[in-house]
Amino acid sequence: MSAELSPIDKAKFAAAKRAVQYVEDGMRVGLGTGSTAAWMVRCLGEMVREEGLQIKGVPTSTRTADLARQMGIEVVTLDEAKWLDVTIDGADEFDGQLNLIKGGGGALLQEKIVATASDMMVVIADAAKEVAQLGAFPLPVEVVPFGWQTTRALIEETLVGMDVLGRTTTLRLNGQKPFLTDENNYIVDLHLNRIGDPRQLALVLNQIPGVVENGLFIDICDVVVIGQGDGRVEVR
Ligand code: ABF
Repeated sequence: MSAELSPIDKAKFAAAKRAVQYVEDGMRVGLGTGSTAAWMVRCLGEMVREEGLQIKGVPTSTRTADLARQMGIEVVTLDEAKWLDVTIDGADEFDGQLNLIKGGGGALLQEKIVATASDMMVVIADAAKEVAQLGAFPLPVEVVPFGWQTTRALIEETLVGMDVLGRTTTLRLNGQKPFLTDENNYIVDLHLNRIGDPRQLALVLNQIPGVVENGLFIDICDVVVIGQGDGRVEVR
């Protein structure tokens, strides 16, 4: 299947193919969102259809739920599954401590809830996602629409005391309108360039009223499976 793929898709596919080896019969599996996670859902679907693998999948977005059903994976809610054996998801950036920025796809809230409710979180990524320090990728923060401009101003005020290089923020748009998450919230992207202390920033952001969740995943990821353009894979 990978012969006709571009190097980037080859890398994503290779990571996904390796990561599904963590999934065993009978497991409850968190299904991430994004193009890399979509490869993983397709690989799992193939195992379900062709090898008779029996799993229950908990998707992290409506997009992933639709794809999982199309692939023949049984989809259940997190409340039905209660706890998960493993979650496999993509990321926008990961550092040497396996801390992550996620939410470029807008599904960070469900992704963080699902990953936190899992015995193990496996991240799948192409090599370009690895960074020495998080922050080049804009940090997504999910906020409730009520009073969002005040929330945004409070976020900007809070950033003044933080060890970051940039402090501009933008409301994520879908055309002319605010982008809406699956929970009908907005996303404010923080253009920080470098985050000196991701743990502190994650804690401080979540204390601001109106902030629902931020895209920093600290101490949540257990393993990163890194795919290369030539199909090689490295596990960290
Ligand atoms: C999700 O999808 C995210 O949290 C991240 O924002 C994005 C990564 O997408 P892709 O795999 O398409 O680069 O995993």
